[in-house]
Amino acid sequence: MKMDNKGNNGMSANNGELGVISVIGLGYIGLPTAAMFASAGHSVIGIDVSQRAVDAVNAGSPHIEETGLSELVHRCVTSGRLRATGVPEAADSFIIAVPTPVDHDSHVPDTSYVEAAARSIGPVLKKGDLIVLESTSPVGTTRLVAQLLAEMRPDLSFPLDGQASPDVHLAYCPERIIPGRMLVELVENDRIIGGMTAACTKKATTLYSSFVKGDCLPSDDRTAELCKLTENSFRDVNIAFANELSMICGRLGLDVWKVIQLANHHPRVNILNPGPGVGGHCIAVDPWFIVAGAPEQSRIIRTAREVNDAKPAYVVQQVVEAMQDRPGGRIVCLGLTYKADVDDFRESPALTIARDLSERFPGQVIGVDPYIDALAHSGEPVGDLILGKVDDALTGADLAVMLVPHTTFRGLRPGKNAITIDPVGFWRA
Ligand code: SAJ
Repeated sequence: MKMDNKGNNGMSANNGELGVISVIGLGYIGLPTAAMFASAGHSVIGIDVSQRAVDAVNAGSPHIEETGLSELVHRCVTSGRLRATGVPEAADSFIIAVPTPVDHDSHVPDTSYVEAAARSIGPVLKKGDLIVLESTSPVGTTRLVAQLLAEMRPDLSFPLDGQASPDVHLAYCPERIIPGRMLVELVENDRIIGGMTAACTKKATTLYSSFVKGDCLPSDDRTAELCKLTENSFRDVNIAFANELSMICGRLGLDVWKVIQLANHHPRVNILNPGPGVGGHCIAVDPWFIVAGAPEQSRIIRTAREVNDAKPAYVVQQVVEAMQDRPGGRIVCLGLTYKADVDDFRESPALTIARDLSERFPGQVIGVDPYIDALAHSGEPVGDLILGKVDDALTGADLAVMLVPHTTFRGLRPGKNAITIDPVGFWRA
């Protein structure tokens, strides 16, 4: 997308009538969204509890890596359309984009950040405001926000009992953007607009149509909440199918990539790629929100999660068995991020595998990734892993395991005597 030197994308000449937009949470979703609204001509205030995030945005150099984001934020801040602060201020629209984690063991979703964000804007709300929840959330969370605010602000009406024209409007509008293409997909993807009433949907549609070129699809809050979870669960189930197939092929001594390639010639079959497991903060997490809401009905979704979560241990076992022939040998793990060509280590199966191996083979395991610098800032533990450089990664390797097919790995080939383990099919003929 082309921008002019004021940070405008040329899609909306005058958005003054929409007033000030406040985006709560300047993370992977909130910051690109805030910048996109600012570039469409809105006046945007970004709110974050992290002073580091606030300072980085105000300095025009964002704390997260995403193609084109740095330039866009810099232009928006310089033009005066975007600024960040730690404390919510009055605005006309509020977009909540804070994390909704799940408990690691119980898999119960934690909506406390959404609730805290809602409470933080309670005091500055006024008649006519719109609140949009973007965080991936269990079904019913938008309503929960409305209830919580209705208790805080009895002087204002909320769309809880189907009231046609409440003082404050609420909608659930999930994003569907993929890291690496966020700025393009924010504009081009279709978007579900789930208002708590028809008037809420209309108001939120007006807001998003100021920069979204895709269709704004009207819906209601609960349907929209489940749609977001459904999309990521669909992908998780399909990746689980590919991962299960790879383990079946391992057992039967067949090449999974050949099986998939041939099966995909069927006009109605499209098997995804097996890998070391499923990572990231979305696909590996969101299906649990459905399971928590309807446990007895979510048998496939739960099993798919379990299949994908079991894949890293399968890869570790492959390495352990292969290393029986090379006691004391050097193991090189190629790629540590959650997927190729992103600097994100959240829920990374590659990092789990490398760390697990480093504990089983202390002093023998080298982890290599083009985004290794970001690993230090990520706060993810690395165990006994020795971090190495991409250039000389494979020198002296007894075993190389390709975990993430980063573009920069193209051309890397282990020596003739090295054992290769390749769950992503990088070195397949
Ligand atoms: N993966 C495989 N095999 C595949 C495809 C992916 O093993 O064939 C793995 C990846 O390596 C990674 C994980 O799955 O570990 C997830 O990667 P992804 O590219 O499928 O998805 P995310 O988590 O980066 O982004 C997803 C997207 N959702 C869908 O594709 C349905 C994105 O559109 C959402 O906006 C995002 O989740 C989100 O924020 O929810």
